[in-house]
Amino acid sequence: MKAIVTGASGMDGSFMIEDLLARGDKVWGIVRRNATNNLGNIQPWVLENRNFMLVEGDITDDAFIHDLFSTVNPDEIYNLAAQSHVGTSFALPDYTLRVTGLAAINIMNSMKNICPEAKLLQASSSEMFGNAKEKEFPLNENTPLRPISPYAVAKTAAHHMAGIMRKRGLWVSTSICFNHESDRRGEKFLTAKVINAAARKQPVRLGNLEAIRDWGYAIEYVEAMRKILSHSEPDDFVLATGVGRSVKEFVYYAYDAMGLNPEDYVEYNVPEFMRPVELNKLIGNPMKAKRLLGWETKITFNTLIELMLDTATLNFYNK
Ligand code: NDP
Ligand code: GDR
Repeated sequence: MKAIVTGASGMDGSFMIEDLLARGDKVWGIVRRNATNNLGNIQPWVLENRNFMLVEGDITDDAFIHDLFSTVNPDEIYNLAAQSHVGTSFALPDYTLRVTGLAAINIMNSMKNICPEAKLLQASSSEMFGNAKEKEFPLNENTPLRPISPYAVAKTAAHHMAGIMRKRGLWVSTSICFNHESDRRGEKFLTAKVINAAARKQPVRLGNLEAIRDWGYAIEYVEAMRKILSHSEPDDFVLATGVGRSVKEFVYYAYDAMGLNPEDYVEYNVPEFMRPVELNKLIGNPMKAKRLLGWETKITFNTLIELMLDTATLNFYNK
């Protein structure tokens, strides 16, 4: 099998490449050209693997995507690249719509024109649901989409286009992922920011502590994405734990686990980390993925925090 993974330097992309290589695939990993090193998540053994091709390119560049698809003629495409930070999307709406929305749509069109037999996984997001009504929880594949950030608008556009392409006979599936984390999480996201501070016994400045999210472990979500492309037909799948916890619970558990009193370390409602529009609660219903893919999460909220703390502490003291 020949697979293309966009977002290869990101959290999910780097895990995905490892899984596909372990399966015996030839893998083309797409990374943006960068003046400094942005390959930290790609392990040395991956870079040395003769079945791995590291390709510099930007998903907003149609000529690049056209050449890539023509040259590789992939069996599978995992579109994991995005401007993926919700807060940043309010400051960069045009850019976010181009990278996270329009580029994904153009990738689907290029697949239709160049490699229509390929299968494509589009990374959709629970952010698309916006502030759902109380009776709609836990959110599933049929819950209405009411995006409330530029990031969510972009993901919703790509998600709808995936459905349109499927109706036109293409094999396009989506993973509607709820938050998932790991030691490869970008440092601007809540979990990595809190874990890095707690592991160093340092204070942290945060925005809203009241929001509720459904947090899982990234490696399990990447496994589910592969299962989605191996399923008998293209479809949409919610990937979630089904358990919601508040930002405050995450932060307090992390500092408590380090033997620190969170009250002494956490400043909150800091204006620069507040969202212009806040998404209050996201809890997913993963039953369809369990029924059709045999997938469910095993890593709990507490274990996730402990795993992240262990690695962050090791990295800090080994420096
Ligand atoms: P990351 O932010 O870790 O990775 C995003 C990747 O996209 C990075 O490798 C980044 O490159 C790359 N990228 C950004 N812009 C471009 C561009 N113009 N051309 C090529 N590459 C680009 O995201 P995650 O791994 O966490 O998420 C993977 C996908 O899943 C994303 O689409 C995200 O929106 C979605 N998602 C993630 C969830 C989560 O909780 N993690 C939940 C729901 C959806 P660089 O390293 O150079 O910045
Ligand atoms: P999210 O993740 O917006 O859910 O998007 P993030 O970790 O950024 O925020 C989670 C929650 O924490 C609150 N928060 C803060 N967030 C950040 N980043 N920094 C802070 O200082 C802070 N203080 C409080 C946020 O308001 C929010 O409620 C992630 C991304 O991976 C998206 O790409 C993905 O689509 C969604 O998850 C599902």
